[in-house]
Amino acid sequence: MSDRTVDLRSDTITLPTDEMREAMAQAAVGDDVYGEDPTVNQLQELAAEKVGMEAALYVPSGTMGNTCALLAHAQLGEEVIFEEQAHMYSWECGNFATIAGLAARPIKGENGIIPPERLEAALRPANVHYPTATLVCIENTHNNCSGSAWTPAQVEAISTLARERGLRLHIDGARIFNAAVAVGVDVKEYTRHVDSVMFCVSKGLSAPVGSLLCGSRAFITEAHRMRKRLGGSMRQSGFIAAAGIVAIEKMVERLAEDHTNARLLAEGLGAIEGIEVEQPPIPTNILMVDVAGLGWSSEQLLEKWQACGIRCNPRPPSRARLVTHRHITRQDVDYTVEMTRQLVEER
Ligand code: TLP
Repeated sequence: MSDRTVDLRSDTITLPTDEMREAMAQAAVGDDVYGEDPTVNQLQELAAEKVGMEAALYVPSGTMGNTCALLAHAQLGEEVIFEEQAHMYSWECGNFATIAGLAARPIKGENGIIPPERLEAALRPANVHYPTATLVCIENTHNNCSGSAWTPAQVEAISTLARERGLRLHIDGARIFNAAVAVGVDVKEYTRHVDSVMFCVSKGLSAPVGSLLCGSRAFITEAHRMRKRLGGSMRQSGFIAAAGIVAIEKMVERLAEDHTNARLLAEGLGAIEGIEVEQPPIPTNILMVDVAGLGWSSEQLLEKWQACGIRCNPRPPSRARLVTHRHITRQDVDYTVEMTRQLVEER
């Protein structure tokens, strides 16, 4: 058993920075249910400004932010369109159905990106048999498609069509700052095309807790009511919001390091015979490897890596997801590649 740990399971494991811990200790707080927590209010204003929207709501998780968005945008029985591997469709307990009471229409994307013609084809004319489609949700970056980033032009194309058809558009932007950094644009280049965006401060940005749902003032007023319905109102949440402020102000630029490490890891592992690394056109900090070529299952790969202290999440039958983040160094990348090479040679 190795005494070294390289934890590539997720960027959600990142710990708060010293500056975050200091900000949390010093945070001015109040009861946020009365709207009296100055630090939460400051975080919400900062988030709204950062994405160029009127208002924002601090929620405990990305899942709750997305669920509030569904509840605030759509009415019971309406249809929501997702990319077929989207987190909101396949990794959030079916909340679109069980909590929001919506019908889903999944569309096959290309690296998680929905081409406008596929959206067009999925939109059905009004008919008494069909639920009425009112909302499109896209994911940027796309978790299950190897952290694939959209370009602003791709978001604009979907937005133009959605608006022509009277549909609202939400971005699950859990990692939208990764996309903005990878493409080299201000995040507003994405958000100006949509009605709402949810982003997480708890992932690569290293804050311990929370996400921000952003949109128009009217939308956020409704989302706020929905957060209450879901039991997501917090009290002196300024303590955790304080870290979120540091995350937005100080932690965005450094995501580029995670992208470099992910690229080096992809190159290193991809050079080993029998390992396939799935690479989207605009990669970020997530990679999927497939070890079917070695005759290994996901579980076998995980077991072998575990013995070397390398951790990741399985994507059975033969894939695994690796995520780089602030606690993964260049040396960790080299170690992972070297250990994998040895494991393959010993096979
Ligand atoms: N993703 C987590 C796990 O759920 C898999 C991770 O480790 O990647 N949207 C996207 C695109 C996400 O990747 C996630 C979390 C969420 C929403 C939900 O965020 P949380 O976990 O805060 O509810």
